[in-house]
Amino acid sequence: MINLNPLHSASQADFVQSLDGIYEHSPWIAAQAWARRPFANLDQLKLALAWTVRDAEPALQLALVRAHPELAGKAAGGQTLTAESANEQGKAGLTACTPEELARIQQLNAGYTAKFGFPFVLAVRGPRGLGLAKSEIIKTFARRLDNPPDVELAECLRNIHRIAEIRLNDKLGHTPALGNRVWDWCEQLSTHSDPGHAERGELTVTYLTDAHRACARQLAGWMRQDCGFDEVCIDAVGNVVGIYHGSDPQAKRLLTGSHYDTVRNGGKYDGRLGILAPMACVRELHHHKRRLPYGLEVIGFAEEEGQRYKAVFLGSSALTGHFNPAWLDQKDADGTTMRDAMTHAGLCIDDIPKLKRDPARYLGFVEVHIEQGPVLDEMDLPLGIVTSINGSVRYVGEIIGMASHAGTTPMKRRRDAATAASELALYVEKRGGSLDTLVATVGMLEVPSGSINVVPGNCKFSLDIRATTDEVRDACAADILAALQRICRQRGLHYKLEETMRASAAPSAPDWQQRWERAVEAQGLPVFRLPSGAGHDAMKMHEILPQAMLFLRGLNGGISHNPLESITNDDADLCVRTFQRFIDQLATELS
Ligand code: HGY
Ligand code: MN
Ligand code: MN
Repeated sequence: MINLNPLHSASQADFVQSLDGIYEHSPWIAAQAWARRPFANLDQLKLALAWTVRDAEPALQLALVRAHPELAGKAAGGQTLTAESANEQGKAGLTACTPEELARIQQLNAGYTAKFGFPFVLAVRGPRGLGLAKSEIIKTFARRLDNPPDVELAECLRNIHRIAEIRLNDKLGHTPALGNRVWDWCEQLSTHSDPGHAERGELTVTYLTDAHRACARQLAGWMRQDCGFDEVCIDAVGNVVGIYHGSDPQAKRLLTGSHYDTVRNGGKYDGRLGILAPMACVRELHHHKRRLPYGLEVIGFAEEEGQRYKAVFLGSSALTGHFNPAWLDQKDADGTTMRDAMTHAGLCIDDIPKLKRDPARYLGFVEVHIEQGPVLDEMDLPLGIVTSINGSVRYVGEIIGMASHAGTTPMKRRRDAATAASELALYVEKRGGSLDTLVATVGMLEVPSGSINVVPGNCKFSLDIRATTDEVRDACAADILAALQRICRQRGLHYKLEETMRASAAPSAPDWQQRWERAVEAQGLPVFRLPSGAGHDAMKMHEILPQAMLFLRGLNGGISHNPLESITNDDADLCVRTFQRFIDQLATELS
C-alpha cells in the first residue's frame, strides 16, 4: 500500500510541491487539502482533493477548468502544454492528428468555447487509464457539446479529478490491480452479445441466447481456473454458482452475487460488477490460501432484467423457491417458449425446485452494484450504502382502436390508438413527477406494423412504476389505470393490460447495512446512505434472507441501461477492497 507518511509530515509548502502538477496550474487545491491531513490512505487523499474543489468558490472552480489546454488545439500545436498534459495528449495521439481529425477537433473547440466559455476537459487516459481512442475522444466531445452549461462545468471538474487521480497513481507508483482485473473481466464478458446487437457494437445478453450461455461458461471458467472456487456449476435455470468453503465446509455461508443478463444495448457493469467483485475477493483468498469461518457462495444470476421473457428476477426467484412454472409457457418475440429455450440450453427443468435455498444454511445476502443514478457521481463520492430498494410494479398493455386511411378519415371520426397511448404517457409523466419518492415510466411505445398513411388501430405500451413504499407505488398505479380507462372511454377505444411484475420495497437489514457502513468507514471514506431507484436481485433474496447493498458510482452522471454506463479501474479497485474489508470484518465477528 502507498506510504503517505512523507506527505503527512511535510510543511504545507512541501506538501504543495510534492503534489505539483496533479491539478493543472492550480496549487491552491493541494494547499487547501493539506489542512485535511492526515490521510488514512490514497482513497482518502483523492477524496480530500476532490472535495476541496467541490467546496471552493465557483470562480475558483471555473479558473481550474480554464487552466486546462484545449484538446489538440493551439496549445498542443504551440507546444505550451505542461509535461503531464503533453504526455496525456501524446499518448492519446492528439499531437498526431490527421488534418481531418485536427479540423474536427478545432471545430468542436470553437463551438464548445463559444457555448461554454471554458475549454473542453476530458481525461483522455480514460476509465481504465490506458488511453481513449481519438475516435472516442471526438465522439465524447461532440456529445458533451449538448450538455447544459452547469452540467458540463461539473463534468469537466469530474474529468479533472480523474486526470488528477491518474497522475497521483503515477507519481506514487500505485496500480489498482484488483480494479484492473474486474474492469478487464467486464470488458471480456461484454464481447458476448446477442445477434442483431453484436453487429452494431451493442451489448445485449438476453436469457439463454448463445451469448448468454457463453457468458455463463466464461464466468464458470474464471471461477474454476482463475479464482480457486471449491465448487462451480451452472444450475437448472442458468445461474452460475461458485462456492468457496469456509475452514469448516459445513459452516454457514455468506450469499452474494448479481445478474449477468443485460437490457438491450445496455452497459457492461450493471449486474456484472456484483458477480466479479466477490470473485476477485475469492481469488485473493485462494491466492493467499486463506479460509474464512464461513463459506462464500457467489451467484451469477441468469435473468434479472426480464427482456426476452416477462420473468423478472428469474434467477433469484429459483433460489427463493418462487420460480413460476407458468413462465415456461411464455413465448419470446420469435415464438420460442422458455421451456424450449431451456431444453435447447441443456437445462434440466425438473431440477428447478431443487434450487430453493434453505435460509438456515446462510448468514445473509449482500450485493454490490453500480448506482445507476447521478447521486454519487455528482458528490464526487465513490461509494454509497443502500438503505432500501424501491418497490416496483410493471405492466404491458395494448390500446385497441381502428386503423383507417390517414387521408380520408376526418380528425373527429378517428379511433387513434397511438394518440390515446400518448395522452396516457403524458399523464404517467405528470403523475410520476408528483412525488420525489416516486417514478413512473412508459419505456415501450409501439404501433405494431404501423404505416405512415394509416391511423394507428393498435398501440402497445409498457408501464414501470416505482416508489420507496408499496403504498405510494400502488396509489400511483391505481391512478394510472384509472386514467387509462378514462382516456379509452372518452375516445371510444378498448385496452388490454397485464401485470408482469410486482416487487415489494426491500429495506436493508440494519445489521447488514451497518456491516457495509463499517467497511466503508474502514476505508477512510464517509458513509453516505441512499435508496435504490433500480431493482436488484437483493430485493428478491430479501424474501428469504436479510440483505444489504453497496453502490459504486457510475461515470457520465451515473447513466445506466445505456452503453455510456462506465466505471473507473480505481473505483472498481476500491469496491473490491471494501468488499474485502466487509469479508474480513465479518470473519472477525464470527471468529
Ligand atoms: O429495472 C431495474 O431496475 C433493474 O435494472 N432490472
Ligand atoms: Mn438493469
Ligand atoms: Mn442490475
